[in-house]
Amino acid sequence: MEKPLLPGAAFCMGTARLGVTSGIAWETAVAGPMVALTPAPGPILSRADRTDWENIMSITSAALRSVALAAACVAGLSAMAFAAPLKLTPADPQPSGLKPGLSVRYAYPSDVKSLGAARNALKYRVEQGAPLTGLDYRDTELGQNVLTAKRAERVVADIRGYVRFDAPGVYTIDFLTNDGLHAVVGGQVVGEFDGRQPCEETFAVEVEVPKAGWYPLKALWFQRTNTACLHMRAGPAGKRPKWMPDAAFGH
Ligand SMILES: [Ca+2]
Repeated sequence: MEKPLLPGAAFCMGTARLGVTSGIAWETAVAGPMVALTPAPGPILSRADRTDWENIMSITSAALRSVALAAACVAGLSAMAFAAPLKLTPADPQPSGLKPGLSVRYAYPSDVKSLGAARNALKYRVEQGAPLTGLDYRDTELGQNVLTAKRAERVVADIRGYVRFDAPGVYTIDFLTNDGLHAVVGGQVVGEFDGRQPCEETFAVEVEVPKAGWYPLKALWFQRTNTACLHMRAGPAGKRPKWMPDAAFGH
């Protein structure tokens, strides 16, 4: 069993890495594990380098092996992208008279390298900032202030408000973030990266939107040094997520 699993594991790891580092390959990251989860001989079994022993395996054994492979994939990677859609809880009651954009409070610590440090910074001196227009802040130039903050580096943002989905259904959500992010929509974590990185994607998450309307949004974000960005994307499951328009946010 061990040897045939190895190419599969490599396959899984390859697709995961593509998903993280390349926006173009995003669909590959989602499609790959779905193939592996199908309980039938998958693409791994049809590889030219399979052994004689594999060739005489029954369909049942092959199916079992696919399940084992799927388990290995899920165990070795972020399970978020492959699990059943996370069900979002709409705001109840639905807010009315919202102002455009999102509210934000900033902390300006002497250093911030992780979400834990960012959370901690918010316990001390915090300043209300001008509202964000949405979640579509492209990578800054060096030295340019980030979001609506008064500084370019070592900034923590506590972002609050609502995001609107115009139709029920299953959506895929991801973010591009530089640096760290912990984003919660409708009570579910829909984007997380705990560390520093250039402007890159979070693992995509599938969510179930039970009805059209406003969903509470809460995001902890931080920027340590150099450039910074923050974008949210969403789209119907199976399609490439699109930039979330500013009009989808309120506070
Ligand atoms: Ca940065």
